[in-house]
Amino acid sequence: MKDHHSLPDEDAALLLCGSITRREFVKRSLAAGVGIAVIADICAPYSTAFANGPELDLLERIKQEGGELFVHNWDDYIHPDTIPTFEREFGVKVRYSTFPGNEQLLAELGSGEQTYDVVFPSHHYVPVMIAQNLLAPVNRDHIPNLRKIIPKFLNTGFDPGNQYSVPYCWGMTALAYNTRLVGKDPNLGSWALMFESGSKSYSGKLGFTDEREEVIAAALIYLGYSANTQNISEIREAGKLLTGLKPHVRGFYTGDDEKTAFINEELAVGHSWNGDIVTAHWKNPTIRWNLPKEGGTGWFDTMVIPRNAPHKFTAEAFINYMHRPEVAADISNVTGYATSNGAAVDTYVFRKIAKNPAIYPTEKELQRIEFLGTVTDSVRPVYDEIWQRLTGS
Ligand code: SPD
Repeated sequence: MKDHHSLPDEDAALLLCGSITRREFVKRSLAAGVGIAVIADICAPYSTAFANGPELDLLERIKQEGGELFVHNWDDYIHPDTIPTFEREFGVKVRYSTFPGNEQLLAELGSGEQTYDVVFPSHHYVPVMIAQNLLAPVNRDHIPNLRKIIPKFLNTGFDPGNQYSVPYCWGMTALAYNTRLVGKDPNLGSWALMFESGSKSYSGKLGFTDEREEVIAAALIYLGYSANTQNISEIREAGKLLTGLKPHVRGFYTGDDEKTAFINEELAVGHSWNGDIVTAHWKNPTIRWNLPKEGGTGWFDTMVIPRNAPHKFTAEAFINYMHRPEVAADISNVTGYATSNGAAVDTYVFRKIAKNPAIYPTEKELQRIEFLGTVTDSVRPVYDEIWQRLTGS
């Protein structure tokens, strides 16, 4: 990794995070030859952020909020240093826990039994959470690093102006396989590896994620339909294909269980998230991830603050910290997922990671990716019926 500690940008981050005073920042910037206009631009969000109490700096405000933060994330989705560094720098005790999937997260937030300050739903669950009044609006003035995020992930139709969600990492769902077990299968490079060879050659060694819309999308894409089709007969056809395959499926896996099953060589072919398989490959090189010729789905996970979060200000400081380019890059470097932080990709993401198309697909590959939409009310009953047949839940 590059040494980033002397970059003016780092000083800006320290200022914006309240770790140095504005006076100290101006002094350092002038010494580094940074122009007054640039300094004023960087100071602007700081002034806005603290317009109501400039005498109260960020660390003090965090302390007043209790010096704690409840973070609830997916498995294997952070760098081991991310939380300890935040705790040290901001004087916060983080209670960190994980959830296995979007549906489980939605149910947890809905039940209100646990309180969390920052959780990480996928983009297509954010509108559901907004509609159910489960989220608190974020104060964007407290998250100046938003401007480091790649514009295409911001200001989306489901959350205009990013009132509730801040993009985190993004990824693709497609095919995984064990090279030793599939050998030279002629269906390599196609979803036919799952939907044609699956029942014949890999019975009992097929795995899927536990995500209803993702699983149905895979079958739709193989059949040549849109992953987001609203056509009920296309969705039923996908359902039929999946229920036919079900006797050969070893499991619908939550969290990082599918990755573990691949590493242990229990699975030959899987429907899988790219990053989990990239990191499985680092542990067991026989495991590969592939974007088939028919394509796959795309998604990005987000950071949101539940409505009943007890430490909202600290949560915003944390979200801003997560988008320091060096922090975002560390996460991408170890998780095998792409960061939505463009500044991180341009600077601190290792070149071998940024150039790995299983993590950062090329423009051409991106054309084969269809980003998932939220399941609409008109097709939800069919999705539920198929899912019930597949998993009994
Ligand atoms: N191990 C981290 C996995 C994160 C996966 N998010 C996937 C959402 C797909 N809809």
